[in-house]
Amino acid sequence: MTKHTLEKKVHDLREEYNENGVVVIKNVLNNYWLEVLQEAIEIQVQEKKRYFDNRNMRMQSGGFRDFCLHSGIGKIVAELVKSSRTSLVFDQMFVKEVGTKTRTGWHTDQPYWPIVGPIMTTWIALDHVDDENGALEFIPGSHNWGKKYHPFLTDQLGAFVKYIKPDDPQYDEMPDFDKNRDKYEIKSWSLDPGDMLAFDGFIAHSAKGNQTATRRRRGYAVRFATDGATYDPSQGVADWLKDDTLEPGDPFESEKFPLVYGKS
Ligand SMILES: O=C(O)CCC(=O)C(=O)O
Repeated sequence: MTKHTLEKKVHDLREEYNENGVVVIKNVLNNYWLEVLQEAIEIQVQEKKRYFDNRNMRMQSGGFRDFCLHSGIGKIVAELVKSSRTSLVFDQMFVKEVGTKTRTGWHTDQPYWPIVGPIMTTWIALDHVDDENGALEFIPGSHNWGKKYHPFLTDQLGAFVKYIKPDDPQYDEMPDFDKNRDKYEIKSWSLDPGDMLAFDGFIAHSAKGNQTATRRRRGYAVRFATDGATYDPSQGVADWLKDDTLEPGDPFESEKFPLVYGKS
């Protein structure tokens, strides 16, 4: 896909992103970047790291860092929400190997993070992904419900273990989407390698287990802050995202969270 075609496609998805909080952009990565990420993931997998607690790989030099800084992904993110700039929050890998039947629990991301304002995750498929091997599922529009759902601890594969701060009244209880699948619109997509989901930090989502005997499901997620996102250490439970160089209310951008598109 040419740069121009991609920009037009992203621009055309803006309204859908605002309304639903999630869009799929087909064929975003060219073969070069796809191979860079696939190779970078394999290095981690060989070290027995594969799911969500493996994050911030971009802080080391190598494929993940090159992708975050030089692939043009920051511009795509900015274009989707009409932002003048994009900064990098963190990256994370999600590999569901063959037979990893664990379902990733329904959650929203932003209650974990010390950030107020718009955050977007780009989730890139590095294999073919469908219902059988671990498609992500979303509740379209739930990013606009104004809810802050309980953050929770999970096991190493993303299954619910227990709430963090269970008695904190600021948190809402997540509806049981699985038990009431007929009552909610639940959306998911089949993806090919190089396709990308873009979703809002407050959208409710989960991921199926990998039921297949032959097909891996490797995903690479990068979280970005755009215009209006500010640092707020009173929010969030992820202490590893705190940054002493930032004051509450500062734009979410620093040495730790570098600008990848636009000007400060
Ligand atoms: O890929 C997965 O299994 C889960 C991804 C996810 O929940 C996220 O990126 O926030």
